[in-house]
Amino acid sequence: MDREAIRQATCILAGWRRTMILSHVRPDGDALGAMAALTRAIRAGGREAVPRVFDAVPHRYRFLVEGLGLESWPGGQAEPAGAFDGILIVDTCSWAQLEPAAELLRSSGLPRIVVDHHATRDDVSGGAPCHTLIDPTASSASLLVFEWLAEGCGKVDPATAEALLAGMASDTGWFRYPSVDARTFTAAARLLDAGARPDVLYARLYASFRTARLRLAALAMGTLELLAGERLAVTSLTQDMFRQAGAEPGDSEDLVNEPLSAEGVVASIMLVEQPDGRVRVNVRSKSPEVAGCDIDVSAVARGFGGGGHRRAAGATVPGPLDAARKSVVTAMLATLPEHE
Ligand SMILES: [Mn+2]
Repeated sequence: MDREAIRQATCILAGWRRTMILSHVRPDGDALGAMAALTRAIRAGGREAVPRVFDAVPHRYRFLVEGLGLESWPGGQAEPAGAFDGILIVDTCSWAQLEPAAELLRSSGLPRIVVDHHATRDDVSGGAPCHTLIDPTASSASLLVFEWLAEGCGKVDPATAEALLAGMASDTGWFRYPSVDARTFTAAARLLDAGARPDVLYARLYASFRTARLRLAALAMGTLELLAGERLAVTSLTQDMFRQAGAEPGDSEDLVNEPLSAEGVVASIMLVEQPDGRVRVNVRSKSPEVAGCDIDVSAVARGFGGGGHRRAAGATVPGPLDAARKSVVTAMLATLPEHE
């Protein structure tokens, strides 16, 4: 990453006595890992950090933010003047992903620093000074935070190293997505040197699901449809299934990848009914080398007002679920090349 941009970010952050740390709605491992690392780094420097999330933290990521006093914040309301000196935004630069904080970001005038790796790049300055550390070639925001901390502050303690490695691992599907490069492994190696333990982390991330998630997965797979010559998998979850399984919103994360474990399946769609009746759409596709075709799922997601990456994208669409399922499947089928 650009050293001058990093130097400036360090300089700006050092001037903030009390920093609010925000990330996107439905926080994932990368968002929480990056938030946890920045919270620790700021506090280690003797200043205040207030990390806030808009939605529940998925069970498997709770260890990342344990003891950090993460605030559950619905957003919306104004802050008393002088409560914060600046806002750190990580893992997003998109109004859609920051919706609950939109009013604060638009009207507070607080300076902000954005650390992100997504292609979607809105002007989230709200007219205030806004410094960006944005690099869409980075495999995770946690990687960017690591590069910032390593460059700017030098030492990374074991808990911070673990949070960052968790963030990097969760955004890369344990280092197996096409976004993974030598830079990712270089950073991972340095995090191991700093005390992160991949065996412990793997068990925490991937072998610590609640049984409710198993029940939810079973219900999701019960809705499995294989279309276009069994190349496209479609699954969905209703709010009722969450209740039936005793599951939480975060429990559906990554379930969209399950059908891709079948050789012939090249793309997967999962639709998740939200409490407000809208439908969260997650789309995934396999690398062209194994799929035999290049399916850009971010283009499909953009067609529904969402976005993301070529192999992993999402959107939130109006309900009801059945109608959403139909229209997303139609759009997806149109992008699938003809089957011989
Ligand atoms: Mn990310």
